[in-house]
Amino acid sequence: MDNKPEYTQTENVVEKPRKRGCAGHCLKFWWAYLIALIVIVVIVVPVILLVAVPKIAQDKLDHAELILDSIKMTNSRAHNFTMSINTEIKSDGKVKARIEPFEGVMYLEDLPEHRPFAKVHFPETNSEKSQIVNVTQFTMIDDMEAFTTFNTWLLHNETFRVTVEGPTKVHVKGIAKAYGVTFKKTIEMPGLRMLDGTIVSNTTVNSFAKKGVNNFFGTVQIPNYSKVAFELGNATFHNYLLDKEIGTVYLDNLSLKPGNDNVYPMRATIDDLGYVTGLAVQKPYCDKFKGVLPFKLRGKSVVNNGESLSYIADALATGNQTVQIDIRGTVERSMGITLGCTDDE
Ligand SMILES: *[C@@H]1O[C@H](CO)[C@@H](O)[C@H](O)[C@H]1NC(C)=O
Ligand SMILES: *[C@@H]1O[C@H](CO)[C@@H](O)[C@H](O)[C@H]1NC(C)=O
Ligand SMILES: *[C@@H]1O[C@H](CO)[C@@H](O)[C@H](O)[C@H]1NC(C)=O
Ligand SMILES: *[C@@H]1O[C@H](CO)[C@@H](O)[C@H](O)[C@H]1NC(C)=O
Ligand SMILES: *[C@@H]1O[C@H](CO)[C@@H](O)[C@H](O)[C@H]1NC(C)=O
Ligand SMILES: *[C@@H]1O[C@H](CO)[C@@H](O)[C@H](O)[C@H]1NC(C)=O
Ligand SMILES: *[C@@H]1O[C@H](CO)[C@@H](O)[C@H](O)[C@H]1NC(C)=O
Ligand SMILES: CC(=O)N[C@H]1CO[C@H](CO)[C@@H](O)[C@@H]1O
Repeated sequence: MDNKPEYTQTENVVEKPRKRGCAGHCLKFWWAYLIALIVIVVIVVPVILLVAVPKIAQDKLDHAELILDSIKMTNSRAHNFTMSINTEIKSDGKVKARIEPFEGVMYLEDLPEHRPFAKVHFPETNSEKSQIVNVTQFTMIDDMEAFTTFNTWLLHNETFRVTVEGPTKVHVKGIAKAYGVTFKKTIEMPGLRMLDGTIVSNTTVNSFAKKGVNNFFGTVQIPNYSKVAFELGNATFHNYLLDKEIGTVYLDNLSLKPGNDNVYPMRATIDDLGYVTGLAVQKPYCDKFKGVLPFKLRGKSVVNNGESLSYIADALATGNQTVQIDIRGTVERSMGITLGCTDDE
């Protein structure tokens, strides 16, 4: 079966000289043509089929481009989630071929270990110039440490590189044999930049709340510079003012999507409101900064439907995000008191 296409090619070669009307010459040197034919069949054709075609197939695949449109992580559980990954594969479309479905691993290109953090099941594709490949799959977290590292890079970096790699087979049109090739693409992904630009507004304070009860409220807007959307669930954050931990911030039912449309109600329990207002009336905060204080947030826990998502919580715990909060405005709105500057140092 494998030999069939080889015949089609060799017949063309023999027919050409006959057309030129070389009757005598051809008859006399029939043996030379026979040798040439045998050489072609025995050496040239296999070389083309076994060496040249697979090389071309791999080369075409290497030159194709994988473009990441979006990644969506839903149904986040402690050890698994649903991943939707929307991509486009672009190639020159010159060789007609079909690429078998395959399983590719994903890893951080710039970490030498290249430890896979997820597997993607690519469907069958072809060599069209442009092809949309959208995959939605159940994903098991096989390597928690590698996946947490991926989330940490996603959170911290402005951009970072991810490689998708897997073995597959190419079927070139007209050739029965399937060729083993490697699909390997590195994409540059935008990261979340440590959620830089997070804004807390519309803040109110309840100075009469009992100890341990939420006493600070507001609206938080979290920018997402990346192409990754994720379902986090209930997230809590350590809250610092200067270097002192002052309480916990709660964001419920959090789900971050790319863009600016991530607006959530925020609630917090601040253990020592006196320290906060005390700082707001001191220089330079009372004069230069008009009562606006630099708070810091660092991930504490992420719980979705009762399951702890350590791979997100641990990533969020690796860095602080500074948010400026207008404490003078907060106190004015909530209590009708205007905080000024205390005279004593
Ligand atoms: C995915 O995680 C959930 C919750 O932890 C669990 O109940 C379920 O069995 C997991 N699915 C698989 C296929 O492991
Ligand atoms: C693939 O996802 C893109 C969004 O990234 C969407 O516009 C497109 O309609 C989807 N195509 C298919 C075939 O699902
Ligand atoms: C991405 O962020 C991590 C964690 O902060 C850092 O170690 C790594 O060097 C960064 N990588 C790139 C490519 O910026
Ligand atoms: C301001 O906060 C209150 C509750 O504290 C909330 O009801 C209201 O929707 C918020 N407004 C905006 C614009 O976020
Ligand atoms: C976050 O800020 C707090 C308070 O300044 C500090 O103690 C802590 O080391 C910081 N953590 C990280 C990961 O930067
Ligand atoms: C969070 O989602 C749950 C279930 O969807 C809902 O019952 C709850 O009211 C939501 N809480 C907030 C604060 O949105
Ligand atoms: C978040 O916590 C609230 C209150 O404890 C709960 O009703 C809700 O279901 C939780 N949401 C998720 C997504 O786990
Ligand atoms: C894809 C997308 O919408 N990205 C946005 C993420 O958030 C930043 C800042 O909010 C925007 O500038 C990006 O356009």
